[in-house]
Amino acid sequence: MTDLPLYPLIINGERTEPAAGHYADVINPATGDCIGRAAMGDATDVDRAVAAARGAFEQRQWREMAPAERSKVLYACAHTVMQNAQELIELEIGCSGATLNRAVNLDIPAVADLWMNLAEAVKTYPFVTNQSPRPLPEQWHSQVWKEPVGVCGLITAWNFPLLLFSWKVGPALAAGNTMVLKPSELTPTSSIRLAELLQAVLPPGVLNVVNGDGAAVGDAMTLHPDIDKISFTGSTRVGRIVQTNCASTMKRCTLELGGKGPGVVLPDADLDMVAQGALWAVYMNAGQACESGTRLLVHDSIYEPLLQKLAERSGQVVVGNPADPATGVGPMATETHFKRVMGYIESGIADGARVICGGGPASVPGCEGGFFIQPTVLADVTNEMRVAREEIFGPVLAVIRYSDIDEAIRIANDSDYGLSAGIWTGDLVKAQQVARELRAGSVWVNDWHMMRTDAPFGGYKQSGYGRELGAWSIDSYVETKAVQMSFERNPLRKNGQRIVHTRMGQ
Ligand code: TXE
Repeated sequence: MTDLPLYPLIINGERTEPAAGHYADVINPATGDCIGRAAMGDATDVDRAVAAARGAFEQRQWREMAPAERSKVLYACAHTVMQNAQELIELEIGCSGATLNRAVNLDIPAVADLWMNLAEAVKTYPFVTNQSPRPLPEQWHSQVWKEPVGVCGLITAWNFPLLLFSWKVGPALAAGNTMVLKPSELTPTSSIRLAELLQAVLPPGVLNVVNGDGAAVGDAMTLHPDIDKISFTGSTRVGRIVQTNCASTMKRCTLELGGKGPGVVLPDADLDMVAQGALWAVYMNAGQACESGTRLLVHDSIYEPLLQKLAERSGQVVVGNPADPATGVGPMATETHFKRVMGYIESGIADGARVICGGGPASVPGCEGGFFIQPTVLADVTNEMRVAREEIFGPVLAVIRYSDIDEAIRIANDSDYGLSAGIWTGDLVKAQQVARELRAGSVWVNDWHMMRTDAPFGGYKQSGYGRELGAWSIDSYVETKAVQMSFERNPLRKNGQRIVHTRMGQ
């Protein structure tokens, strides 16, 4: 136990012990083994981290750095990720159960790409915009400035620790803010290590990390009077608490919450393409992704043939040790979550869904202590069942039957969520028309999870608000100031003032 690596807090550029001295085990979900111990902060630690961030903000070095200089630092962040990719990959797999395939081919390239995109975007971001002069005799000129919000509180979830870190820290930095990050207490190791590595390229106090649970650290952050903005990724349930807490000091708040992505399969779709794509949509990261395609809406005319193809292909997906390059589906992130997902499968069966493949726990040789679930397809689901309404966050696809396109659109939009949606068809005109009807922040045609780091991502409805990724994400971390300058010194000629000084100059 004593040889396990320790992951402390990062405050003012330093590895810092938590005030109360508490550390918690970090568990590898593939084996159930403890892989390290992470500091568990509390409100006192949040105060210290916020003070460091406020100090760095007031010190001005970061916020007043010219965008071209800040761009170089963001490039250096990207290089730091790439130079330390191997270590970060191992940490990501160890704490979150990410597959090697995902960490190597998705997380690290996307994280580095995002930082580089931001490094470019910051050079041309409209930090100052001149408004067009009005016709003479205009006495004043107008500019719009974009300024950093101040101290940002960033709260991330456990499903993609490094990606979510970068989605928030990257644009907050690009805009010139200082910040306190709270990673998920379930998967803190890769985030704490990346923050530690980035201290080499950032001024002290700009990026601070306080790991801890929602009740101790999350509430302290969202209620903190000296945090100006919260960006949160997590459940809709906690998102409501975050939004309520932010209202107490009128903090700016953006929320990336859950989803229940509907994929609409039109009768003309290529069924082999759909079978493979719809399973990729739901099984990526073992279903633990907010924008997963979890409801598949299938036309009567192709319903049974498509189910057959889904069952065949689902049975070929390799469930295994995430560190094995052949693994397609890894474990659930925690034992609690494993039980939750199993509970959903049971509720679907009790409500009348038909299991066409999977449906139970999976055993993986060498990972007997892990939390694995068989890739599962439930057919004959109706949109009223819990498995169609609630976010399962596991490898479980709910297949729903429809008879005409209006019905499919109605079912697709009949959800509290609105994060992602998809259309499977060979008819791109039809796809455009259906895309217009779908109430979701991302719509994909004939694929899923297509996310460019320079395209916006975020939700409609109870999936949250605000957009992450690309230059759009910088917008969430700035205040907008109108600066209007009078070019008339003679008080008698200041036109507007005549409203009060009516006798001026007659
Ligand atoms: O999320 P929580 P959980 C969904 C998914 C999953 C479910 C529960 O359906 O099964 O949520 O996951 C912090 N103030 N998503 O329980 O609790 C917490 O410490 C401030 C979708 O893990 O929302 C962690 O850092 N913060 C989602 C973060 O919130 C608080 C990704 C997320 O945890 C807090 C994850 C509080 N009072 C789960 N309480 C997505 N959008 O992708 C907790 N937290």
